[in-house]
Amino acid sequence: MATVTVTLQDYKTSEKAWWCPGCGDFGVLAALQKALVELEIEPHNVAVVAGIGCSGKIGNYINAYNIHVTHGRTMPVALGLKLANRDLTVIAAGGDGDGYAIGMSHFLHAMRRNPDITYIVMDNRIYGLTKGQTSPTSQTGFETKSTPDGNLERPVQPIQLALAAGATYVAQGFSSNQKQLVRLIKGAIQHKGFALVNTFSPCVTFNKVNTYDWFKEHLVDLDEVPDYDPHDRVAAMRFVAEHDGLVTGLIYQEPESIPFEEKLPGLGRRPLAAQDLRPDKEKLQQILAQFR
Ligand SMILES: Cc1ncc(C[n+]2csc(CCOP(=O)(O)OP(=O)(O)O)c2C)c(N)n1
Repeated sequence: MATVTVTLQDYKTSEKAWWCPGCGDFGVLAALQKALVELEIEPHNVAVVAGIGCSGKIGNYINAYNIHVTHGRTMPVALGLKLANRDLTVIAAGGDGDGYAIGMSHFLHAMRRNPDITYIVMDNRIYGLTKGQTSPTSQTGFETKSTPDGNLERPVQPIQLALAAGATYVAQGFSSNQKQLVRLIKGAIQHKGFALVNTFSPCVTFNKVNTYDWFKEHLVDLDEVPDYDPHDRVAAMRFVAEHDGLVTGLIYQEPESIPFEEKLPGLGRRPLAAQDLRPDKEKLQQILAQFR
């Protein structure tokens, strides 16, 4: 069988990215494209399901199947795709507002089901596209035009939430640490089950607090923590909580993860998309006759 060479060029589209110069999302896009190339996955075997927001534009810049879904609905669409064709590499991608506000319930249920989906959240701790309101991950006290007295709420902690909800691969990256991010995304794609890669992706226009420098100063890199065990869920929970969620690296991975779609007996051994689903005419008549 001839070997296929996949290059970065294969994953580029002709569309010019309209993100603000310096936006962290450029780094996430580059890391995802690089991960797919390094794993030698061909573009026709990849589907990107993108949410609404600046981050959701990512699907337009990756030459693969792309569905730009309604706000907060990446998870159910990605799950449907995976169930219909489990040979596809399904990547869901969107912002912290998209995933952790309107999409929160889908996020939680996706994690407890454990389909083989990679979910990349571009976490800039603000609503970028709608010009800078607080998002679920904005810090308490964070001031915006619409919260001039500061955010009164506590932030959602995506990593602790994922650990508690039973996610089988939990990682956190930083868009300007490309080497680590590529590795985390590759691991997420290779993982058999639901993989969250929450990625700090600074918004240079509306978030003047959580800047590149702020993240560099506050993030603890697990690659530099010698005794960290990514297979201990409870210890991971404690470590992340102790560092206020500001940890990058592979936080947790369940070694014996069986994806949802492999447990569904009705799907048979071949992907649904490759099966002949037309019912046998005679059998159908017999079934219908029972209802006459
Ligand atoms: C049902 C619905 N509600 C609200 C909106 C308005 N809206 C568009 S993008 C967005 C938030 C985007 O924030 P985030 O997901 O953090 O992405 P970012 O733009 O920061 O990448 C909102 C509220 C919408 N498009 N649809």
